[in-house]
Amino acid sequence: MEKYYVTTAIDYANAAPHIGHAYEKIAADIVARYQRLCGKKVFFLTGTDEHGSKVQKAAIAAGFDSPRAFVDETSSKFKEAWRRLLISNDYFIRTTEDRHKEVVQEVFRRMRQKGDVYIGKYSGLYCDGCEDYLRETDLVDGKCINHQRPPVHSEEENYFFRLTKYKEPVRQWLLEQEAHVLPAGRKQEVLNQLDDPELGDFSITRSRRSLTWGIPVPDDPEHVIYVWIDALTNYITGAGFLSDEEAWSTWWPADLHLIGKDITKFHAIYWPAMLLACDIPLPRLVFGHGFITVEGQKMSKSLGNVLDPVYLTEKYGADAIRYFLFAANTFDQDGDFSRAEMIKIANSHLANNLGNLLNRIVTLIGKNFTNAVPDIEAEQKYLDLADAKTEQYCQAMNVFEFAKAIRCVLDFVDEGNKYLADQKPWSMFKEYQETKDEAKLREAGRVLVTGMKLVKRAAILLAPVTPDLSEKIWKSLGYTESVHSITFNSSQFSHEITPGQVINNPGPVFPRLEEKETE
Ligand code: ME8
Repeated sequence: MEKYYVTTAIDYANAAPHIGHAYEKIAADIVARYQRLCGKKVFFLTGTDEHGSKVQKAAIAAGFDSPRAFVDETSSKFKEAWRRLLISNDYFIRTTEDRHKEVVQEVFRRMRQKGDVYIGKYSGLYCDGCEDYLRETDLVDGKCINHQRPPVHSEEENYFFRLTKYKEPVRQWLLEQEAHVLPAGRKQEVLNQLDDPELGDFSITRSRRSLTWGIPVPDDPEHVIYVWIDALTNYITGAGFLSDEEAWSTWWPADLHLIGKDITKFHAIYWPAMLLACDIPLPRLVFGHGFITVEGQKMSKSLGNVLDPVYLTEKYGADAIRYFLFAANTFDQDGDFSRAEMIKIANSHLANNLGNLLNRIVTLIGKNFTNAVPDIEAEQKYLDLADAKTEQYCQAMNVFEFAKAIRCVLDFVDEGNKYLADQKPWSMFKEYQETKDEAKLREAGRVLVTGMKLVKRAAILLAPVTPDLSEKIWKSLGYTESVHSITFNSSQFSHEITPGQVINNPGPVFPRLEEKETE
């Protein structure tokens, strides 16, 4: 069985999750569920990044005695948010886990043994939002462009990693025929960064005087390992490096590191260089997605528009949020979350198009065939259309073009709705009742069986995006096992339906969303 290992960035445990964090985790979940549908054995890792000065300061500001108690609380908020958003991660890693500390220290040791670590003086401008030193040329009006505040001058003795030794091998990896960084524009940015002579060796520790909340350097506890080295290493800890030989040999190298565009440099330059120094194979692909704004504006505490995904799931349910984010945005570009748009799109696509098609079919089969699917051939051209669209769906999913993939499903659902509207099976049933002409009954049955097969295929293909809705549709079509156990190779994937299969009518599977006037 082919394997697929997908990871997300691990979120800073300095505050509760927001919709941007959710966007990435849902994307990774869509990938994981789609790869399971392809029949692969999947390991899906997400988690929280819990060390560093940013988290330490947030703990103090929140009035906690110890950062540990603070990160216990914040990481559980992330776990809860992902549970509500139906994220199917196989493991949730926390960088404060003991086995992770051992892995980080081992990575440090290996780099040092290779002669790739040396001690030196560092003097520079540090932005604790980025947890990174910045150059004058990175600043706009003296401020960090990502965090809109000036970095602080910092001078201390640090350990350095000889990145310069690995710039050329990393460039070679980036230039290999098989793309290792996507989208292509982001790969070009990384290649440009590698060309910059100012990108040199970088500091990989902080002195204990400036940072206590982190993993100590082995044999030199006066120094604490830089939070990015600690964070990136989560991907190998999660795969069982040093702790689980069998898991490690199964899962590594990662097939996909899904991350935001702002942290591409760390994943496409620092991380491969670190792995090369440790003689660990490089990941297959790093994908840097776009950023989500809220109602057209960048999220910020000062604007008070930081959107809480838990609140959204309580109000609208996970399916609507998941569907809207990926049907309405292009994954490799920046996108937006707007409530009014979400309500409009979810109602139109899920309640009207898909929900209505299902509802008409189960109601008419219920009434006219006493809930049992009649033994009648479907109209082949619609099944051929669904197959062709399934192929296009897979092509789009394979390159993370989620909106395009979703559109393929809607295309054949739309055709199904048109087909029903043209054929009017309800009139055929009426005619049958009046004339008792069996041919009319069969004609109507044919329309319904065709429609049912389209809905069946739609439920399977949308399951990675709308897991709950797909399951409801699937169950209403009379299946007992879960839609999430279906793979492209399983018999249930084909257009075959057992005649006599008993459908049931659960009422609207996607109740229309309403915006309450008071909110
Ligand atoms: O960067 N839209 O953590 P983080 C889309 N701990 N994605 C967004 C976003 C938005 N508005 N805001 C943030 C870190 N993200 C590190 C990662 S990985 C070894 C360590 C994405 O909490 C961001 O790009 O700041 C990143 O991929 C993830 O959320 C976590 O961001």
